[in-house]
Amino acid sequence: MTEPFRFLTAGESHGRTLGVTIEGVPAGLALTEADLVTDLARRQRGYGRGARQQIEHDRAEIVAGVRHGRTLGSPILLLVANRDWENWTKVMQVEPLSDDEAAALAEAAAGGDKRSTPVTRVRPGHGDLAGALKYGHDDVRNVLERASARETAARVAAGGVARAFLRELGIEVWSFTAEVGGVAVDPARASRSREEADASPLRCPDPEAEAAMIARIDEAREKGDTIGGVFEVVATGVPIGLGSYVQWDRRLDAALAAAVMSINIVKGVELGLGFEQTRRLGSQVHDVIEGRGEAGRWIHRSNNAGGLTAGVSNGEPIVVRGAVKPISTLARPLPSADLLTGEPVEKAHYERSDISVVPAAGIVGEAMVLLTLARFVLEKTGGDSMAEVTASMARWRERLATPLEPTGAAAAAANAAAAAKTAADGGTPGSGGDD
Ligand code: EPS
Repeated sequence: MTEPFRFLTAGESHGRTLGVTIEGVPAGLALTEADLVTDLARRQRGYGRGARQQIEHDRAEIVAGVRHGRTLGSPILLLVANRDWENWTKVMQVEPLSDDEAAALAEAAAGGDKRSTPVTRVRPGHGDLAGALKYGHDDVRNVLERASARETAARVAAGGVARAFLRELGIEVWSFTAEVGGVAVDPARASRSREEADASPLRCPDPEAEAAMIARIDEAREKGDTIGGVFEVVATGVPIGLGSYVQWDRRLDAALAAAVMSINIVKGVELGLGFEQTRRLGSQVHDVIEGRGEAGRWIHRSNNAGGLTAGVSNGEPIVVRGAVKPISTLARPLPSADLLTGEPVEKAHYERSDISVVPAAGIVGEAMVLLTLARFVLEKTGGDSMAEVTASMARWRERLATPLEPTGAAAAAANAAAAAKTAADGGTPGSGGDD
């Protein structure tokens, strides 16, 4: 059995195009290219981005799987063109180089053209060294073109499809910048609405913290350095019961952690309170269950578990935080070594890059959470068409809102308890005991 929902990306950073195939989207979902525009644009923004984003205007073209604005149930293929490709056609050419073309490239390299020069001074923190040795490349360009976070544009395009799907089922996913360079959002000062935060330079709900974060990014830029941070993704409307505790690879918490950890620049993932739980007593951590509230909904007094207990969604918002390392390409490079000679070099390779990408990483985090939730929803509901999926989800939500009818031993125990209470009250069953 294959996964009910899966996706695979392709494409190099300066190649012709990125692509992503998404399989398992039920038939009948309304989907147009306009649905994918907003998230792609959100991913391109953010204070601290480099010059590349002035070149790109990411748009996803839907080239398969949709007809007359509705998904067919067949694989969906999206293409996100790299506008920068035009500046790299010879360096990134798919066809073999003719002798003349090879000579022209070598001449350009000898003349000091950086793009045409094979990269051998491996960058600390990047996949350059391990990637080149693993695949047997003598030019690190063959590694960095695919290891580049440019690939995340394809993930965000796919995430847009997952968002359209989940929105039909009442599930929404949002993110914000929680920390940059050690400056953290103070929830008490987080005065901005989601829309306001989204429009702010760092996608941050706390204006005061944001100003300090911007100062940290400016300091890093001045020093030729880079700086990391933390993003937080929140999913609302997720019903109780996605994922399972019965087997390790069916846990939703594990799948979300893996999905967010897979983002190029992420080095740590927290769910809910995360590592902070280790510094508190159990009584200060575990979310008191208050019982059923409005419309039969189960209420927790807090959400330190981040909406996930025993690998199963518990009805509270799902909260996932990603730790973003400082970008490994430094304008003032660290010392390193040469891939071919193995000798130390004073400076690693430098290639135009960003200073900080925490707000953009948050959008990629949203995409990975959306794509993971879509898989777990489909695992729960089944269904090949949107009509089947929405009916199944509606049935599930209704079941959750309805008090359980005890059966078997639980029913016997409940009856015995009722009988004992009646006897203690001195009345007959159903008399209310006070007559
Ligand atoms: C990246 C380096 C930069 C980033 C790129 C990721 O690209 P370039 O080398 O072309 O300036 O801007 O990210 C994107 C292009 C993007 O769209 O996110 C890297 O080395 O990972």
